[in-house]
Amino acid sequence: MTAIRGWVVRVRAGAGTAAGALCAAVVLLTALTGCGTTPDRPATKNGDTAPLAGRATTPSLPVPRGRGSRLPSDFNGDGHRDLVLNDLVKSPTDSHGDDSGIGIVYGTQTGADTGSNSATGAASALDPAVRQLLTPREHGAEVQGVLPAAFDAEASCDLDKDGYTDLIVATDPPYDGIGRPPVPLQLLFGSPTGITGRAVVLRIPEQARYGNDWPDHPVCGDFDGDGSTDLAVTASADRVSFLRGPFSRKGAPRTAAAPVPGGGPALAAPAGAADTDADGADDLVVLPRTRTPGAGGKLLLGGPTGPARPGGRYTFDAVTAPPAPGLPEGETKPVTDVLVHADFDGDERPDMVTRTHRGERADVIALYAATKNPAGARPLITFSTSIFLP
Ligand SMILES: [Ca+2]
Ligand SMILES: [Ca+2]
Ligand SMILES: [Ca+2]
Ligand SMILES: [Ca+2]
Repeated sequence: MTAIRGWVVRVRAGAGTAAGALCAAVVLLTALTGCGTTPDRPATKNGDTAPLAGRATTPSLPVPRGRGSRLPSDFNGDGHRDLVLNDLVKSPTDSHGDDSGIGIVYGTQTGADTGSNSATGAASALDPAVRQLLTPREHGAEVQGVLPAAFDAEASCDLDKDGYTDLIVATDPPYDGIGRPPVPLQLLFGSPTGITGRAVVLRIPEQARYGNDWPDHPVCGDFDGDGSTDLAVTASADRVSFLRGPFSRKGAPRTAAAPVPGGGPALAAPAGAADTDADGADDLVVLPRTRTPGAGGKLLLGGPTGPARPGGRYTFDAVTAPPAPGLPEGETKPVTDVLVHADFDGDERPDMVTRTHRGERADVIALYAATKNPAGARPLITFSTSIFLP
């Protein structure tokens, strides 16, 4: 019932409307590196790789077979949260500026005692060796005979209710600017071996659309509290298309009525618990623009008919990023984005994943365990998205 975000700003070819952007919770210029604190646990474990751009040296392992789970962002259903990476470093030989695709790093089970701070023993860790690259060419759905060029992960949840998390991707289908644009959102389905097959276009029934804006800002949640995950998507004139799950493998919701008022230009899931008033139905945050730290929005509360009741102000807390790992080479000053704030190591406390990059060719992803002292945190694991380069 939770969602990962497409943290990147998209520009959609041919689109006259503002491209959607769900920005990182915080963006910092990292002036300092190497904070000199003493780690209170082993700083690295399975498969740590040098946090530099360059050719991948990390071996590739098959995705462990899962049996289904209710965990968010668990594409192979093995009970370990997986990481979605929208921004990948580009190859030095890539001069076209093509979308490098979406990278998925799978979580795996760690040994009995790996130095993780897990209290339960069911420790997880991200393993860069277990990874998958999703490209529009291999995984996109054709629209009017054209494969997408853009491919950005927007949200993840189990839409078809099979126990494997599915991925909602924003694309750039052909549009001549006249009339109602095509639906740019595509669905990729999880399976025991992770994301599999080619995407299908999300079907928004005619009666559930409104106006000529691009349907955008998909948010997962059980907004009617019936136990199946639904999708909310923006429509024109501050309306919200409420698509009831479960969804078919052809991308169609179970039902969808006319869009409801009370929305806005952007939608997001609340941080943390999606059911903010604990009435059994997940709630939506309506934003005047795309999500930024400290951004003020308003709640649209779920209920038996879906998101419909105004619920007052809502503010996303700013998140403090730990000191970034060193990244000596690169085109620009290092910039750090917080990608996800969620439990990756299995102790049910929210960890943090950051990406620090210098231009388009050097980056480092770092996973930090939950801590009360972010300023002194050292990453559990670091790797570069160069592991996804061919
Ligand atoms: Ca998993
Ligand atoms: Ca699924
Ligand atoms: Ca539902
Ligand atoms: Ca609620």
